[in-house]
Amino acid sequence: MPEAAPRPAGALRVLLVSANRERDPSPVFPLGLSVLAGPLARAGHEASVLDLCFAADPRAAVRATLDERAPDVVLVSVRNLDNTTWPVSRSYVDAVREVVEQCRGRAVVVLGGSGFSLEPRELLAATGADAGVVGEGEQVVVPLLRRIAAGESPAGLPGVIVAGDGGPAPAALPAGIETPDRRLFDVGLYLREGGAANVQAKRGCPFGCIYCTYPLLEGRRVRPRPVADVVAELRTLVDEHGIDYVEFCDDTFNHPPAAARELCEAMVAAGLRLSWSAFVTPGPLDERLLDVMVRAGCDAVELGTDSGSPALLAGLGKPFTVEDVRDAARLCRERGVATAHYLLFGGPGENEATVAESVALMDELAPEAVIAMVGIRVYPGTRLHEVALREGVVAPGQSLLPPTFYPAEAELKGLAALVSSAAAERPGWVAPGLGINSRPKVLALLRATLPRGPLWRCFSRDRTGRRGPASGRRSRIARS
Ligand code: B12
Ligand code: SF4
Repeated sequence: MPEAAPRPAGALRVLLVSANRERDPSPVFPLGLSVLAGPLARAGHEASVLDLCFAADPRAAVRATLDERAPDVVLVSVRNLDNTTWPVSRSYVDAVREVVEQCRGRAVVVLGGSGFSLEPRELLAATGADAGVVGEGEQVVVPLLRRIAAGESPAGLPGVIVAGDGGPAPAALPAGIETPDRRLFDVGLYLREGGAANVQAKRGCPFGCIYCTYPLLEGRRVRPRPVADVVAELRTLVDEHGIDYVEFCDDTFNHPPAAARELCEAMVAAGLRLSWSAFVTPGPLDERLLDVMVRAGCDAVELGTDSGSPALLAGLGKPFTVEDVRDAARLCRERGVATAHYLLFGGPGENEATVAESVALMDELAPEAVIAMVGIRVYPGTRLHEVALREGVVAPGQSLLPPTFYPAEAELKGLAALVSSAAAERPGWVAPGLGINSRPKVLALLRATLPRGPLWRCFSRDRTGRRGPASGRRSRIARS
């Protein structure tokens, strides 16, 4: 084997491990690690990547990589804790523990990622890693490695938690957001298997939905990236990686509308040959913004509708009304933008009548897809956790690392029966927990039918109510 080039003093051999092996609803490119790659390269560290998503034998892959690369530090990204899907929960904690166990004693092991950040203390204890970073990683990763290279503890750095220590140091929200550096990663593989590349144009959500972790992970202040950076990243994806479809992974792409409009206008001006989808909040969806989104290549949006019941929406703390949902659906339909509504059954006060209200709203709007989840995953730091404690659904001191849902099991079963019968007889409904239109074989077939973009577009029906694959693949290309 050729000798490695000499490294500058303090530079380390760093292995970036993406522990995520989930491929449902589709494999997701490890964006978080790619964001760390730039700062590591600039600091002179020798970074390499082990992505376990497609590894046939993850243990063998970790062993071989450790032997070959002999890293000083292993940075393990824990994107997901579990699949958040009642009643078919899958926890990924054991898989992370196995990776850490293999690396321990051979390198310093540091965890990070959204999954880690939600339950850092528990995950550090459960896996035996040396340290972890809560929250965003780009600002802290280089100082962290500097400490490790100097043989010092990283304790006290923003967001850092060290094994055996108390809690994590308070995380600092960085002023800037780093552009992903995807050169060490197999972008094409995710395009082929997942149908899209992922891009984040901003971080933060100012809203306060009672169950949601996004403001905890990204902060409540919206921090858009400079438009020029995002457009340059899109151009690199198109020109260097052959990407023709992007999923924006901003919490709410359309808020604030002015920032989203500025980005879309820049995309139109850049003449990117690209189609894309995004998460959108219905409340309210700005008509002028939607127009420029379409001109910039948007052909599908996912609406976090949650419920068709005004009482449920209010109880969940949603920042919009049922009327806003109707307006958003109409605006999208008029422009030929495919829509999927995410429904969450089981919020405080959910009953047969409120379930019926949601079903009736979807019947009225007839979107391409409805993605129905029964039961809401409870996370620490959310208002739903307080409700669950108050109602005895969760006991004081109970760990939330094992998948934990609201409401109580008996109520969940009742709701599941109602939602199953509604979903089973309606084209376009997907209920992952209830096995409706969500089996892996079905998803694989759909991916073959629709090589790009969100799979749910395959469930679309034409306006006569018939069901069939979405027409006009990659129908909308940004004009140059
Ligand atoms: C977009 C998104 C999706 C999209 C992805 C589309 C796409 N093509 O990428 C879709 C809808 C498909 C999706 C699906 C799922 N998702 Co999702 N998703 C998100 C979302 C909104 C953004 C993720 C993202 O890309 N962020 C941008 C990157 C840059 O940030 P990052 O990965 O967090 O990385 C930063 C830090 O975490 C840190 N970092 C990351 N790794 C490391 C490692 C080290 C060592 C260090 C130091 C730092 C570090 O530094 C990075 C830069 O600051 C998050 C919520 C959120 N706001 O974070 C949920 C989230 C990640 N998803 C979640 C889940 C559960 C899922 C699903 C399992 C749900 C399901 N059953 O379908 C699937 C799994 C899909 C898969 N194959 O893995 C959970 C994960 C936590 C948990 N509860 O287990 C989250 C946090 C939402 C939640 N419920 O709380 N998701
Ligand atoms: S559900 Fe959506 S709008 Fe509500 S807090 Fe979460 S990201 Fe924001």
